[in-house]
Amino acid sequence: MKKMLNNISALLLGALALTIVGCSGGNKSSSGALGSNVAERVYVAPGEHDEFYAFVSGGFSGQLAVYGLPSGRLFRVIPVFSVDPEKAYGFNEETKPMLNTSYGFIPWDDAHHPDISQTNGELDGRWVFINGNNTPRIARISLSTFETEEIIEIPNSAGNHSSSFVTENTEYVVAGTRFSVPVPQADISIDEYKGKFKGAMSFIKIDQQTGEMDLSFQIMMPGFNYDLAHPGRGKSHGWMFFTTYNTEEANTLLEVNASQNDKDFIAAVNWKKAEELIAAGEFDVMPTEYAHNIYDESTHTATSTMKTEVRYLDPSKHPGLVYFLPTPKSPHGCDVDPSGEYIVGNGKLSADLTIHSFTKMIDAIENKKFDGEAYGIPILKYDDIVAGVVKQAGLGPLHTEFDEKGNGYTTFFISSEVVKWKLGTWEVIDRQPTFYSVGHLMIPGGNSRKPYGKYALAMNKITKDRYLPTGPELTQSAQLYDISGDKMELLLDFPTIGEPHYAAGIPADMIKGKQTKIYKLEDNNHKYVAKTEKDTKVIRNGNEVHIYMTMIRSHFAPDNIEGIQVGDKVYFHVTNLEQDYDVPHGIAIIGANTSELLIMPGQTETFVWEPKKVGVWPFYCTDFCSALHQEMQGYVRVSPKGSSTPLKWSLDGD
Ligand code: RUQ
Ligand code: CUA
Repeated sequence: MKKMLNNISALLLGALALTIVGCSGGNKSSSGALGSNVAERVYVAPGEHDEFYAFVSGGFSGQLAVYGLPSGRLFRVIPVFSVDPEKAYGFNEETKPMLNTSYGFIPWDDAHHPDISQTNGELDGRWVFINGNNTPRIARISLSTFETEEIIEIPNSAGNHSSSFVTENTEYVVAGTRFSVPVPQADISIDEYKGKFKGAMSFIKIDQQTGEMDLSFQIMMPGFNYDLAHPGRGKSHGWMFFTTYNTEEANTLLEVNASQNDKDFIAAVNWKKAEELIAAGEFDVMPTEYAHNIYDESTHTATSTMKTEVRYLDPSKHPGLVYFLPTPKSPHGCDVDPSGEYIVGNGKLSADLTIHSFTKMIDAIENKKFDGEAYGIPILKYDDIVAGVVKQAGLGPLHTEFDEKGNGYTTFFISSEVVKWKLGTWEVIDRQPTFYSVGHLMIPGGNSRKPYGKYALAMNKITKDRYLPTGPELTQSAQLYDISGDKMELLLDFPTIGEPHYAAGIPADMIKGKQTKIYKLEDNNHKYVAKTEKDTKVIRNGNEVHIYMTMIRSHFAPDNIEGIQVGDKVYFHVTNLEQDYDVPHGIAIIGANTSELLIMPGQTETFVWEPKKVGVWPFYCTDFCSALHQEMQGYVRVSPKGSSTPLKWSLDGD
């Protein structure tokens, strides 16, 4: 085992050397690549719009960033799994329930793989889904409000990494566990891992009208690690493919002990069959606990419901539900080409790419070309399912995307490059360095039947000398390549938020025309809305005080409040009365233990203030909204606890 450890260390050290060589040579080759007209090709003139939206995951920031391509300009950071003081997400009373889980309020997660909804295998621009790894969750974000509308927790899962991927008509969003764990959780010895731990694959049904998510069923897989997934499409529609590693079922020193098997598997799951089994009642039910959180656009308020059971299928009991496709060397990415015929497994410790054929897979299943089984799941014969191998393509392949011309583009982490190769002939056509250590790659629509293969976006883990240094922590980065010709051309570097993992891109025309501009006041059903200044008031209920407040250019109503006492819990329910596009107002008060509120036209939001000191305390608008923005302010008088100062409120004496 020592020896094995040494070998692996040698491989990784070699890889490091390669990366560093890449660094020193990098600047030269990149400036060489940047010909005279490159700047023009990413230049979007002032006032002009970009051609694509790119939704780039924030990784350990827990957020989703929205960029324009080709400019690389950052438009918005959508808070998803992490609190965001800029937008009060997770701070105001309305959105706190979004971050509720069976473990209580969780203010952070690790967001990896956005995927845009599809119809007939093509991007449709309704929603984007993204996974939270750490406390397993899936979120749905509206592409007309750019707000997180829903988060569902995934029970029995741990390290929710082979997620969140949509099927061809967004029938399901699929979430696979990374870690296997005892299911249901139990106090058992970690040494009992092998055979006892399970990996849950979750199929979340999507309501086609509302987008609402419902955890339909889980498939309880053997105790491997499940890394990534992609849906079948076209001929392979109805199947979902997951990479596995650690088929050794090691529970310690995985870098060695999970690198023993020459091949791990891609698990091919026939979800249409699973649907039939569920419809026929052939499932078991397990008690569990998970939160389902929905933001309601009419009340501007989220609610959290705790669910208590889940249906599941045991694949060993249902022949035909799952097959294993042997795939070399701890595969990471699992990608399906636009035709649905080819399933690419990227073995992290391999120099080759293995591509399976869906047609051959079906033939092997029908003719029982099996090579044994694992936990009752048939293993297909490797030689009978392989379509081809891209030989010696690079070192450390991670992810593959596709264009519409029959090419695959694979990232190589160790050799820091993107390699373009041809589907069917498996020949390498081009390779371009990345700076440095690329993880994912994104081509708009590159995970669909209809890619828009004009640009590819590489997302890098390491930037070293590429930007101005900023202390020990450097920015991570994306790089834009023009892939419209035979050779890829590097056009642009731009910094990203957090650690970019996957991204999803879409032509801007598909969503920019359907943006919500304001929330209509008449449709505002918030429990504490004040639709006019006449409706504003202050109500005391024991030590709870509710302020129904409004804001409009350039004042609050009321703006003078007296009769608040130390020890009160003061709820500011604030409605923005504006009905014009792009006129938010903010509000903040000294000593509040929350963030500001930033309230869109027609919306109501609430923060809680627990005054601790006697005095007269100002509040103000935090968003520069008009020439008289600095006049948009007010005072709250706080008296000692038990004082007889009467409760009163006013605007200009009324
Ligand atoms: S994983 S590289 Cu979630 Cu590949 Cu990021
Ligand atoms: Cu309202 Cu500044």
